[in-house]
Amino acid sequence: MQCRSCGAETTLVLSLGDLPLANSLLTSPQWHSERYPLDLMFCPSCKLGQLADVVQPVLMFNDYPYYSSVSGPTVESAHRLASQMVFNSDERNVELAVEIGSNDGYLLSRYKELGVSVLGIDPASGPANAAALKGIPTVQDFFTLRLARTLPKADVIHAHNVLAHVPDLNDFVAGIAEMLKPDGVCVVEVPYLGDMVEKCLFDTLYHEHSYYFSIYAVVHLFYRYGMPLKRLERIPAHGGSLRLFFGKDFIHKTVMEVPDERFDFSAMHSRVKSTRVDFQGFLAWARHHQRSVWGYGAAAKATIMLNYCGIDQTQIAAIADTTPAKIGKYIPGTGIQIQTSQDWLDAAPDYTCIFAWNYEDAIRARYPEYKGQFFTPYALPEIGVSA
Ligand code: JHZ
Repeated sequence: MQCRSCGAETTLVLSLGDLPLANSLLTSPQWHSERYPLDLMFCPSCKLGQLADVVQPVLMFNDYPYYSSVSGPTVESAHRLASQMVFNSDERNVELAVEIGSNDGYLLSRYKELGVSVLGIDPASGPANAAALKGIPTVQDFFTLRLARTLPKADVIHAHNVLAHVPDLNDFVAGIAEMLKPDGVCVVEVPYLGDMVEKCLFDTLYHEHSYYFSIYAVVHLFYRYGMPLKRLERIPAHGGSLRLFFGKDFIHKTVMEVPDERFDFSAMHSRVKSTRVDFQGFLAWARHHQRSVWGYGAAAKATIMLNYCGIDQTQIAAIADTTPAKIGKYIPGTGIQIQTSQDWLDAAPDYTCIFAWNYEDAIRARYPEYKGQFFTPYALPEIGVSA
């Protein structure tokens, strides 16, 4: 297939088979869920990772159970960034801050506290309504060039963890160029392809994420629409992300030198397979020794990890989560129910797998009263002879 960003021919680098939509949680423990192929392609020309098949966004985002405000570290990082954008003397006076994919207003609420006018854009009704209740005006729609033409010009535009979700990247970035004031700044955050491949974070591959960005891919995409890179940061979010600042100012900056990036997909492929074997092996051991196992964090990643590894409710009793909209629902393809953190503490399982491994430290610190053993799918417990 041809690259959806630059049009060059792509190659298949990893296939996880047919898997359910990660956030399409079920209301009953039925087994049947619609499955779609998860085949990762790579464009050698613009170095963009992308899924071969794109699922229609309306199937994934209109009824969306993900609320950013639930995860404390994400809110803290967003609030720090908003304060920097307002107070940093390098940046212009911020009159209007816009976030595309504004979810429940976790970021814009900080700008609002600082007296800046805000506007959110998000198609997901639950999170968009939650933002409106916080006084964050939110356009409940998908962001496109056509929509951008109807909206006011912004000093700062944030696009955090949204670029990967957009089937038509060129239209989306053209929309940002349309809305950004000539001296405005666009802040983009994307999980980094380099970290995904090097650390084998294959559960971050899901249908919502049509794209997997190298530095080269994202920098050249924005450059194409007249927005050169001003600054690049590597941040720890989601196992390793890029935070990129783009502007329209060509006087001082041209397209920045991008480091030489290489991705060893075949090493990743081997580790994907061994992760499945090891995880299955640990759960078989736990069952044999009558050790109880729960999960914590009904992240989208949990659906992919469980389904790829073929794990169901006979191996993992339930998954705890603090998102009210997820409680009582079931992870597709597994029969595993999502329950409250109190249910989990009451059950006091011997082992708890943190599927939201990107928040491992915060989750461990949050529950000092839990006496069982935490682990992640990428760092399984030791099971020695004495265990
Ligand atoms: P989390 C998210 O994916 C969302 P997910 C999105 N799809 C995206 O693009 C990627 O990130 C990059 C819960 N939790 O953020 C909340 C607790 O219950 O890792 C969530 O259900 N208690 C837009 O879904 C889940 O864990 C806690 O203390 O893979 C975290 O989901 C904390 C910290 C979290 O990502």
